[in-house]
Amino acid sequence: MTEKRPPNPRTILHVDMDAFFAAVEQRDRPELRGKPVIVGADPKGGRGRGVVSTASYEARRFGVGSAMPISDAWRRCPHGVYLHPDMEKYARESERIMEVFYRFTDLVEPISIDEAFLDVTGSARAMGTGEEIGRRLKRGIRDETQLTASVGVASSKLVAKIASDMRKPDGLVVVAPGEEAAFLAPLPVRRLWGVGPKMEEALAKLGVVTIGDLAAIAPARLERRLGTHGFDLQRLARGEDERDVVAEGAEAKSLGQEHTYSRDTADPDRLRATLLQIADAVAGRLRAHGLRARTVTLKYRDEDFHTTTHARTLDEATDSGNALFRVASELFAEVHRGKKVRLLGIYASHFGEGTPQLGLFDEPKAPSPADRVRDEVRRRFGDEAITRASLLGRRERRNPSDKPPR
Ligand code: TTP
Ligand code: MG
Repeated sequence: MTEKRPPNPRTILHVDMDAFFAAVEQRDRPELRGKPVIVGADPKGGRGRGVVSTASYEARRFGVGSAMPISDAWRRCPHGVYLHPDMEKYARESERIMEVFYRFTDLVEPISIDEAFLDVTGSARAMGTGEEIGRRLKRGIRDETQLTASVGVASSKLVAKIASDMRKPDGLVVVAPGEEAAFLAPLPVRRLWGVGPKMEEALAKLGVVTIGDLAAIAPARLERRLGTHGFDLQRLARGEDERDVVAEGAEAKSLGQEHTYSRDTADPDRLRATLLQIADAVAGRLRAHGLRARTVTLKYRDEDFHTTTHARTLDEATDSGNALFRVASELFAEVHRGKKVRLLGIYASHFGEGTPQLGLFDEPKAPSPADRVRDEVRRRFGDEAITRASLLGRRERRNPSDKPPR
């Protein structure tokens, strides 16, 4: 079976600053340049408790790295310069960097204080190839902040993210469309999202060590061992990751989840089960954030990669799984014309508005008892612990690419 490919490859950049906190300190204190600098020490002198936030590349040569107890770092690198983090300063720098990103596109998805995805597909005509944009972006950051960034350019988030990490510091790695699988092939499977130590072990039992092994293994063997999850992973191993860069505008706040089928499907029960499961997951996240949403958006992609988003705004904001499911099902009925479906997603937005004014004697609106029990069980036993009876036996495995990359 030949895989269908999206008709027009996207150009996605992943940008990640080099040794961010330490680099800012070295910039501001020239006497620290070229020296092992460890940020994260406690103010009393570095031997105290606490962990390393980050270390300059000079310090990394001594084996010091993020999340290591300061006492260990001290043992490995006693002559290092230990500094207390100045979060306000780093946040200011982060804003300056993000401003540079917006010169290239509005489609910027910040991932952490020093990292973002950019979709520059639409900027290509005016600004050049992905490689040229990557180079200009690095120059822009350097001019603006005197700091270096590493950039990965590829047709998907997954590949761009891995590429940006390949030649740190000050790297630029471009993976041309069609080269994704070859680029990923030699890397260990652990580099894929969704592969933790347990999955790594399970794959090793199948003789799968590299991403290339995973891309090449017979799907039936993978399925026997890992179920449909195996297909999702194999897709990633081939460099196929369809997640969009989701712009984070001040107003465009939304919360949602998507599912990509390992095989496109038109089975109504399966489609319904997916919608129900995603609706529950999104509602759970709304409740976890204390939010109610008024607008429900369905994202629908068919077997020909036609993507539709279709939204409805409710009179009253909601955080209920049933309500999200009901609206999403209506939207689905309006867009579904019987083709096989590749991807479904539900997004909730327009937070807080439309919540009915409470009268003086009204009880505040609480989640339904069923939603409350679901939240509590999930909180205590994890997301997989509970599912609706109607989902039993046909629960879609969670797609690793649903998760943010960190
Ligand atoms: P990273 O981008 O993970 O690391 P880095 O920028 O320091 O180094 P690299 O060149 O490998 O990208 O994280 C960005 C900043 O976030 C980092 O400078 C400090 C902070 N941070 C923590 O405080 N704790 C952590 O465990 C990690 C990983 C990062
Ligand atoms: Mg970084």
